[in-house]
Amino acid sequence: MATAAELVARRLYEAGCRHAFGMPGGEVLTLMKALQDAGLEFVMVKHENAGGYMAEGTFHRTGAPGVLLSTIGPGVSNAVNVVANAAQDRVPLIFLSGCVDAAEAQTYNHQVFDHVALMKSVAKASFTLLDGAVDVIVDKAVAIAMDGRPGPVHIDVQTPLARREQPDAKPARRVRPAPAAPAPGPDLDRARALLAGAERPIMIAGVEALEHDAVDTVASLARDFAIPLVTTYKAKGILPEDDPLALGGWGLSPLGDKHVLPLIDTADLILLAGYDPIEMRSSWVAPWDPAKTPVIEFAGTPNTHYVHQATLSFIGNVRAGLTALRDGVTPREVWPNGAPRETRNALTAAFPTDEAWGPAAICDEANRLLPDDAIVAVDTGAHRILLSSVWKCRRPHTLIQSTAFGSMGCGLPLAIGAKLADPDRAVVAFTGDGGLEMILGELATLRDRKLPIVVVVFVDASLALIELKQRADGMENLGVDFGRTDFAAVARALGGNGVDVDNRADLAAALRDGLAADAFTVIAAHIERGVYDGRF
Ligand SMILES: Cc1ncc(C[n+]2csc(CCOP(=O)(O)OP(=O)(O)O)c2C)c(N)n1
Ligand SMILES: [Mg+2]
Repeated sequence: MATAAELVARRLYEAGCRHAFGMPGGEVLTLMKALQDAGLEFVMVKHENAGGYMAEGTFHRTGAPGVLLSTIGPGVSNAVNVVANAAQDRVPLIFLSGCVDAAEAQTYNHQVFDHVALMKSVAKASFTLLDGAVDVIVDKAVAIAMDGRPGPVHIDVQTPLARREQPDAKPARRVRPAPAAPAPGPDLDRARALLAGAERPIMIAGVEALEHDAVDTVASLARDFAIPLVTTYKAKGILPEDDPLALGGWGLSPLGDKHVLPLIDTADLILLAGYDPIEMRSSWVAPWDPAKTPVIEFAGTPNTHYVHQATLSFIGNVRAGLTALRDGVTPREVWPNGAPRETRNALTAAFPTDEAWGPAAICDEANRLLPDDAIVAVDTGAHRILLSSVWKCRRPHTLIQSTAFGSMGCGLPLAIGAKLADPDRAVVAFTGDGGLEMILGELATLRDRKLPIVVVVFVDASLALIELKQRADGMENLGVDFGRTDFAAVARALGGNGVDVDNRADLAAALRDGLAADAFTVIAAHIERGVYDGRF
């Protein structure tokens, strides 16, 4: 016999979950203890929203769903941002919340609102845990979170039910769908003929290439057929980005698009490898005309977004699809005009990193110093777009960020989750000063968990990305300038190391010291206001 809380915890452990993040409350004490006892270490955070990003950070290292726990009412509403983020950024997240007994809620209203109704508007699914169906609801939640497009699933747990004994649980019902390959037939024949005949093929890879374990398949298809590869931000590093065929990760930078989109326009075959356009800005809406250029799409889910169209769509497993595509096709000479190489050179020239000091110098210095397998998390703002444009990922899964939802306040907690799940790895968080001020309390989480993460904050006393847009629209600065916080002192006050830097040599020394330290380090990298003009 086990209580409902114990059953929930056991099922999540069986699904590979090892941490649960949250801010406790009276309604979830039983659940919290059960999670801890089952082997999901409870990590107290300062805000549920940050806890959800930490849970996401664990997913990026383990592949198991992240777990967030909140109490009733304000705990649930605090998590709305990160649940919406998980939906847009395709993150499997199990969000457990506590609530009062349904009958009691008829005559009791303190902190009570309809959690499920709120969560249904942002999550993939929202369940109320039911007496007698605890095990199956958790199994379903995990399956819904992981299968198809990964995303968040919410389970509301009534406090009295958490304590109630449940009938013996059935073994976990967890049958993952087998990878579906395209059926042989005229469409596949046509796709192979298009690949065999293409003189100017190009490939665009996205998050589903990672989800479908297609990294090696995409990389070898690119290499064997000399196909240049463009990725989204999430798919950066599928080909090591110093490979001549790697054209970088794009989607948010108008300057990058200016170089990459014309190359796509001259292609005579476009291959989409798990490309999910939710990461892309509006210049990627209808970026090609399938009537003019054949587009072969391999995706896990049918296109209902209508952001682009394809000539042939193979819906199923991306790895199996790409493997079937190349079967029996002999590589040929491609791109005789050398255009991809020229595009690559033009991109390098458009995003210089040789400045003496500034945001690109910060990225350049860190990118050269960090080991290839270091995990880098980056927050949202001007610094992120610049970093994503110049950062060379040598491995996939090494740069994590909110690329679809684009939320501020995610960088530091993503790094915390990754470090907890993979403690031996070097983990660095990059953040703007506005973003760090939003979640400053989580520095105390670094202290309490003794996590030697390095946080590099771009200190420009500005919401630079918004200031830039405001100015570009001919508007006066309004609500975008603020004071220069002494982040190094804040770090020390919260039990970490703090260093101010304003040149490359000091930054490199601070990074080396930070990576070797026992406690966390905040490196306050001071840059001028307005330095991003014309940079992306
Ligand atoms: C939660 C949230 N609020 C507001 C925004 C809009 N926004 C995008 S970038 C940005 C400025 C970020 O400033 P900072 O963290 O200092 O980074 P910088 O742009 O200066 O590099 C804002 C306000 C957002 N993306 N997310
Ligand atoms: Mg800033």
